[in-house]
Amino acid sequence: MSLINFAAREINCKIVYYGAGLGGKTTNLRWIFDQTLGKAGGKMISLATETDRTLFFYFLPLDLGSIRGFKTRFHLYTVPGQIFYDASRKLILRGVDGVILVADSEAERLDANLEALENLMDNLKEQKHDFMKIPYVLQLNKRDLPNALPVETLKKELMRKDEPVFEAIAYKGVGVFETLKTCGRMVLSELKKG
Ligand SMILES: Nc1nc2c(ncn2[C@@H]2O[C@H](COP(=O)(O)OP(=O)(O)OP(=O)(O)O)[C@@H](O)[C@H]2O)c(=O)[nH]1
Ligand SMILES: [Mg+2]
Repeated sequence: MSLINFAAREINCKIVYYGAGLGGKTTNLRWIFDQTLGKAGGKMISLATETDRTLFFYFLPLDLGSIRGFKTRFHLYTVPGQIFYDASRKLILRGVDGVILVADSEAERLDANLEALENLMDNLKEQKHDFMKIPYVLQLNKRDLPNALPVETLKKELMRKDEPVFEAIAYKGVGVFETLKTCGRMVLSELKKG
């Protein structure tokens, strides 16, 4: 549901980072921000608790090239992963164009990842989005940890369609831009179809 601003020749798309609490969603966004707008003195809009858990969302407009003379601007959001913030998650999913699921590779977080994925599918359906059709990328984060499950195990548990999968170490920036760019490209190719 991208918004086209003809006067400004601009297409605005919305990508949402979804996933269980403490999986690394905000860390992804912070890395992207630091490498881009942060350098230009930009501000990241956020609402967090004093422990830095996401309370509402982060918002980050990012220019990623143009199509047919229109600048494309991606607005990046993250949801609060903690279970009891479901109302916020639903709100943030409104008008979403692409979703990145940030999975925590740690063995003890597998159930939480599965729960987040189920929650995403439920909430998308409620917003009349088709999970099978929406641009979607799976990120396997925290690959640096000793208790990380093998990639093949995580793929078997968490893949739901032919989604691209990226390994990441978000706090070092590993896999962060690859994940975003792939999702961005998928959103643009949907736009070109429409
Ligand atoms: N070892 C390791 N730690 C990471 C990695 N990515 C993020 N973290 C750490 O994991 C913790 C949680 O990261 P956040 O980005 O705040 O997680 P979140 O998904 O935004 O969590 P909520 O906002 O509560 O939903 C932080 O202490 C991060 O530094 C990673 O790749 N490896
Ligand atoms: Mg967060």
